[in-house]
Amino acid sequence: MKQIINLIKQSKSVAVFGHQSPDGDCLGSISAISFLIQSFGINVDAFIDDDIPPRLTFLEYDNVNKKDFDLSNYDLLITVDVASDRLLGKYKDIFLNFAKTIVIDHHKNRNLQGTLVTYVDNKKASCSEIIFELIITAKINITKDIATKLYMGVVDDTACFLHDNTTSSTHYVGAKLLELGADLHCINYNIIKKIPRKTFEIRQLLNSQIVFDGELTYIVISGKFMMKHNFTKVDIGDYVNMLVNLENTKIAFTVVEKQKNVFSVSLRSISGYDVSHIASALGGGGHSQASGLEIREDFKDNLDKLIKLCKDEIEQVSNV
Ligand SMILES: [Mn+2]
Repeated sequence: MKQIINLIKQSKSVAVFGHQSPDGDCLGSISAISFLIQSFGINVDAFIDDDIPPRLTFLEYDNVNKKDFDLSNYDLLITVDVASDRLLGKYKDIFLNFAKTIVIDHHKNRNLQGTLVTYVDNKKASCSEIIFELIITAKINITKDIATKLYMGVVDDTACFLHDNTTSSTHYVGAKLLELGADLHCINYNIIKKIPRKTFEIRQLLNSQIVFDGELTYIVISGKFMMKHNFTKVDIGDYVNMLVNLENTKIAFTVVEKQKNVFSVSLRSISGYDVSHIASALGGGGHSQASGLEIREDFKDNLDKLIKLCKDEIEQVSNV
């Protein structure tokens, strides 16, 4: 941590990067580390090669943009919450070829390395917890705004302290952030409780398409179906989290055709069942209870493989 702080202090201008499909943890981590860098009087810009999803726009993220990157403006690049170089999108090659880079993350299955420091703590439920520690180590006072954004990171990555990745450290950081004035109501309402009307209507449509295959529950949503009912991948939101909580389900996934013949898969499992290696086996990644992957070719074969891997995992764990 001290090494990271020193490297930041020695730099003149820093670029911070988050992952595509940014979540609360990504945006919380970016906002907080940007605040830390700024508090040293150092220029900082943040880049994500994607739009900020509507569900997270209840807060503002001033320095986050998706402009083309001008290398000459920066002497240090940092990623937060990015497990895979692929998730840097158009910034991937720039980052991989830059001389001075730092990687800060909490994912288990990952491939991205920094040239100066790779700080990975996969016992942390969120990257926001790591950035919290970093700011405390630097002895900088956290503002209410930053406390709220870090709290969002913790809440989004743990489903409000519900997932098995939650530890005493997660609660400790949550408690400290509340002491610092984090807006609990705002975060819990916007991240956890609120159901957009459209999401609710789409759930009603999707419920009749669910496949119950023993203790595996899944749904395949075609681009055609989405077009017909006028919704996109974003509107489906956390449908997969509802599927995995259906009684007798051990593993659940959603397959969504996000472009023609490009399918995005979200995997979830209940405690004791690990889906991260299933995602890895098919070119994706993530956490043991929440992972994702993409299918770009041989859809039928890959879907069959996915179903088989899920069933194997269920059988293996059940037999122990
Ligand atoms: Mn995260």
